[in-house]
Amino acid sequence: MAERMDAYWMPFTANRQFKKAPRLLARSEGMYFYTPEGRQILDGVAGLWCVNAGHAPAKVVQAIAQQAGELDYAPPFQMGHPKAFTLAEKVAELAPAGMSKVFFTNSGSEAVETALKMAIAYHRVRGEASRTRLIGRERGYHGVNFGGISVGGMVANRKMFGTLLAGVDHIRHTHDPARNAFTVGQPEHGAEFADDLERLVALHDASTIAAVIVEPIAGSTGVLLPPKGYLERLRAICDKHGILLIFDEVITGFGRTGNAFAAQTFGVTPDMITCAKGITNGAVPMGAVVCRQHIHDAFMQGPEHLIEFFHGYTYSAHPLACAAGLATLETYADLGLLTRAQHLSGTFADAVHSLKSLPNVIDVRNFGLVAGIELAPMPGEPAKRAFNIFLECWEQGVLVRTTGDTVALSPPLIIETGQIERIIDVLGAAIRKHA
Ligand code: PXG
Repeated sequence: MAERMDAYWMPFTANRQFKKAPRLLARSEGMYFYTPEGRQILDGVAGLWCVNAGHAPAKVVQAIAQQAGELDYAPPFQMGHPKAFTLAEKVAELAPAGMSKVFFTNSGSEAVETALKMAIAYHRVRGEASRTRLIGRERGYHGVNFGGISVGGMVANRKMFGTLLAGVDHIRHTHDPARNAFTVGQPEHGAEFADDLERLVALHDASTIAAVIVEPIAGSTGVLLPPKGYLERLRAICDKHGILLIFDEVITGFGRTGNAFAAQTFGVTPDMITCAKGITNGAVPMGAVVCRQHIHDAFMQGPEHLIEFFHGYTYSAHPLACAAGLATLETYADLGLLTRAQHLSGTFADAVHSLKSLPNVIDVRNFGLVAGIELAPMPGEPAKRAFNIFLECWEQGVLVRTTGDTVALSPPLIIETGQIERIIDVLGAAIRKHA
């Protein structure tokens, strides 16, 4: 196999290590992947936080197949196809009230770039062209393009790539294990971390700041939760200073927290939501920016025959993605998946917190159907303990995800109690084995 693997330069992968001992997936169905040898792997992470309805739901499979034969591609500029409009309407219906306009992209990274450009351009078309500064947050993840890594706060994703976008600053992260370790659900302490935005306003002046972007729950960085009152306070400070608030819901969107969007779960409405992944159940690449009506309307001022927003992608609102998206949203509705995490979160919380007393477990964090189990790093070898545990789980037929020394769980929302137990049994044994 080794030589045939040569050409593919794999993303976010230790290529040389992987190719010496490959982990291949050949088939998927429901809660499971299958390897080429037919070994069954219980999916504890919804692929990569995206397969919220489980793998290959019938409606989605059929919709993609049918669409491919009916309309394979339609140019998205100055043209349209019916499913693009329908899907936009359905996504807007799921979004918080007033968030009524949907701009399609092909990934979460592109949704982030789109939202950042939209924010800067929005202020400009309103006559506040000095608002160009973008504020992110330490430990944030907003994809891998230049805007996203600039507002992002994961050092490994930034340090190799030069000076990044100018005019970006960061508020501090919300992780505070000294006060919040082993909290079940939202942490009690840390609403005041939002006040860090006031510090940046004092430094740069509000008149230079276009937008703040945060993940309501930070996923890739190890499942960091918003302390109680934090998002509310961030919203209030943005309002006070005329700064747009962007929620990056690429992970939290489409049911992960027990509602369509985390904005609804936490009762805080941003000005824009970026989403991807679960919008098509991961089956066809797609992302979107959902924004408030007035942001869109601010662009609709010039002569009607002129393009209002010089932005878009060849594959924006791709027919296959739109077909998959519509079938996905139907599947979520059929199975009640967008709120299922509310019912399962207690069971899931009990299960993940049962790992608390195992060796090297220094924190357990959870909300809805997402959890992070943080381990003490091996001396001098950060991330190795978690990776060993990941490999052990893989050997035992369970897929988990690691970032640094945190093991992340984000199973498909169709998961049953017995499958939660199996994930926890296998993960617990792996943690013990690598103590
Ligand atoms: N924003 C957030 C909050 C994300 O989680 C992106 C943007 C980028 O989406 P695309 O579709 O461009 O990948 C993401 C992606 C992990 C992991 O290990 C998570 C993501 C990507 C890769 C790895 O948790 N999320």
